[in-house]
Amino acid sequence: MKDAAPQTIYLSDYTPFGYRVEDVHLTFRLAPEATRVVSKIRFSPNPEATERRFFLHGEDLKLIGAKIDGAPITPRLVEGGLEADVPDAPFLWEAEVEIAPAKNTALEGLYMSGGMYCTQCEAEGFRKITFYPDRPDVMATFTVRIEGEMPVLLSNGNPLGAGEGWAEWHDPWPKPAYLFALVAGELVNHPDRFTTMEGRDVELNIWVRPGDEDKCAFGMDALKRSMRWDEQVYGRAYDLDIFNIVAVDDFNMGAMENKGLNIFNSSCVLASPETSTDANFERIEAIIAHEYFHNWTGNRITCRDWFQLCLKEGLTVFRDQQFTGDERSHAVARIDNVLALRGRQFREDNGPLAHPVRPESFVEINNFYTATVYEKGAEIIGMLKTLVGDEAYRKALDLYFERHDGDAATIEDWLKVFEDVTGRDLAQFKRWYSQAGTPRLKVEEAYEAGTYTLTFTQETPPTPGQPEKDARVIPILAGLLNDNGDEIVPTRLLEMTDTTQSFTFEGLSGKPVPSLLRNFSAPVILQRDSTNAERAFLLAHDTDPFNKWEAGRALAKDVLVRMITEDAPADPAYLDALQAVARDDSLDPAFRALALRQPGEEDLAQTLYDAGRTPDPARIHEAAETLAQARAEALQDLLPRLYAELHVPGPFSPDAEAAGKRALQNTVLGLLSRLDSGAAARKQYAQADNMTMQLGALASLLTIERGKEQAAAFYAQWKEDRLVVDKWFGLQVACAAPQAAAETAQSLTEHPDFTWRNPNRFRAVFGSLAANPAGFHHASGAGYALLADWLIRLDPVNPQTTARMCSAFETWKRYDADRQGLIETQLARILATQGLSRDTTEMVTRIKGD
Ligand code: B3K
Ligand code: ZN
Repeated sequence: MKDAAPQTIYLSDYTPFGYRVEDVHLTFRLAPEATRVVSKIRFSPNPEATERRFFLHGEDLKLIGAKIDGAPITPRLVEGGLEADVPDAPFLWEAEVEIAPAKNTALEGLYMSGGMYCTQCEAEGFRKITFYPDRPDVMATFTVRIEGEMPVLLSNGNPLGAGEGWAEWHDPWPKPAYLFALVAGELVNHPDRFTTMEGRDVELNIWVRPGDEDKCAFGMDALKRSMRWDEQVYGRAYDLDIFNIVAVDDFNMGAMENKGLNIFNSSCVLASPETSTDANFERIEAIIAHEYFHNWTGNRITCRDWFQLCLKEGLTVFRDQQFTGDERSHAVARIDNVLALRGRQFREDNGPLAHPVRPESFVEINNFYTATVYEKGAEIIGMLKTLVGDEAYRKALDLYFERHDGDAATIEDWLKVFEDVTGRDLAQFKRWYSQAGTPRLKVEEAYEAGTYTLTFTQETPPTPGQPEKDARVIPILAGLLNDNGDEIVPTRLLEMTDTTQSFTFEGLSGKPVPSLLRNFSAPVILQRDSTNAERAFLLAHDTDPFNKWEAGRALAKDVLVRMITEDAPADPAYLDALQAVARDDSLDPAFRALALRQPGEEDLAQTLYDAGRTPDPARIHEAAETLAQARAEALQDLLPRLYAELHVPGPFSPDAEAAGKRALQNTVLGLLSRLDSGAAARKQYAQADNMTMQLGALASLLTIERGKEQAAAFYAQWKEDRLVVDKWFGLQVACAAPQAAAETAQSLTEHPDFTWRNPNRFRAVFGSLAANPAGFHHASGAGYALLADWLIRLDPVNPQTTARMCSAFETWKRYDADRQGLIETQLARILATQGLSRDTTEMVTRIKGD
């Protein structure tokens, strides 16, 4: 059992474990209800430790027997593990435990999914496999013997040998227990090979259930491109003779970077043109790269403790974002990343769950695999790179790998390599790791006699536990344009360190138009009084693609905000600017698709709230619909031609160029559908030979409430393909009209295919409900009640996924008293549930606040 009274763990309490682990030998005798795990672990006293309590973590384990140096002992079973009296010298610990993978619905430790055995140990799942010091700073080499009926038996490292019903693996690289993995099943592989820059010939495999073999080629190609990229860009080569990836259907997150044996949610690795959208392909490529890149940033150098999680996650996200930019388009990748950052991280950072990138306390570490740790963590790396420059960044990384290979490191270690390489003092920069909240950056400008002055003021609102904030280092990339749209000052780095700081530009012939925070050079909210004329000007002329897009976005948001708050009509100047972008063939279609995408309703709610207003989701939805209709009408002459021109002929290819065209074509289709009652969408649906176009058509139809027939046909066509069926569940809820969203979700929960214990299926319905703001926040409160019902039901089965989904409620303080009351009732109901997990208790308590 987990602790009855959850305890808070503090960063400041860190002490090293009293013993070192020399090596680990594990034998698994697999059986669904009663797997035996025999461990032989050589311990020795840790000279760096001050305390010598021999405590091994263990949860849900039946202890069969234990020995020290061959002599049977009776350890003391205590809360969360066991204690024993051990020699003050090296000794051999042996234990045998029994576990029941078939009963493990939490999907943490060793569990079964679709008849196969698999594991998930990060963060603290290894303690559900055997008694062990389950903490990332205890690193050891592992040898694993698996005995079982299954034909494929996999673990970390290189194969030692195999025979009928057994296999042995040895991982020569010391690793923490969270990187341990085991898979056993009736699997088939998609094989390939890769020769590293060091000349190592590596066997590669993607292992899947029979029937999924034809969905592995793209993932394999992405893996090989990732391996090459890490060699070329970071000088990092793979270090084992084999690299295995396994797809499993029941998984709490996207994937896991276990050493040499990555385990993937099947939705994040299986791909085919017929069943996967372009967005799926791109995500799969990024996740394969991410997990592979962890081999150096996470595995070879790991974290000293879980407070340092961003050390591996922020850096690895940054690396996968660089990879996506290099493989596809830097501009489009940056815009996509910022959209995700604002949508998830800014939302978190400005609500009750706000926490520093390196938190200082937690109750359940699984609750801290957040957008803040991951995405803001990546932004911090990007800022560092901007501040020190590309060359120093590469030198610092080389030093990091050289100095810390084999270590369990800290943020201090990470910053020190930058200090040593550049001679900079990063003490102030470090505040990005310790202070929560999104800084607001106000800008004022003055122009006089050829001198232009920009004055910035930074302020970060209070966040839970942090009422006061200190000034941070903010890298502001800025350029200046003249009235003709020419760039008169190319991108320059303004390094802000004070609360208020001015920067001057001399020798100008007139007042310039500034382009600030180019490439979104810092994760802040820029507050500058601007006009829509100026925004339209930047949309037309800015040379920085991010800011060009940003100007269009700001324009659209301003128009929408005035429609919502003043009942203003859709601004014709905005519609003209949109027209110009849509027509501009010199722009990458993927960029145009992003520029034509209307700001989301969630984004508008946050914007209104930031401006001191109470957002009304119904009113926001209504204005968004009105604007969408106005956009369609304004572009009506252009749409059919544009749609036809964008057609990508020939066989499907998931490359960025073709995907960009399809993205723009689907955006255009969405607008066209508002004019032709869905005629073009019905045609596209009927003719589609790939999932991007099929799903794009279905989304357009469902949005205008006309897709019932196609939705039924879609299900009939794809009912055997679980990943496509997830899309079918999700889209119906995501596109439902506000008053129908909760009811749609509710009726889908009664569908025979609603296998709610499967996290993908649960998220398809409830993640989509939460992502439909007008539906979820419908004044009836039906969405809140339905989600709460299901969270209460899922919690005892799978606390991790339940806790994660609670964040649907994190924005509750933005809304009116009635909605707040409705949500509070649901939060209280969840908290009052008997036996509520530690995970969910922590999340709901934090969301509720004081
Ligand atoms: N490191 C894993 C996430 C583990 C989450 C544990 N609750 C995947 C990743 O970030 O690559
Ligand atoms: Zn990661």
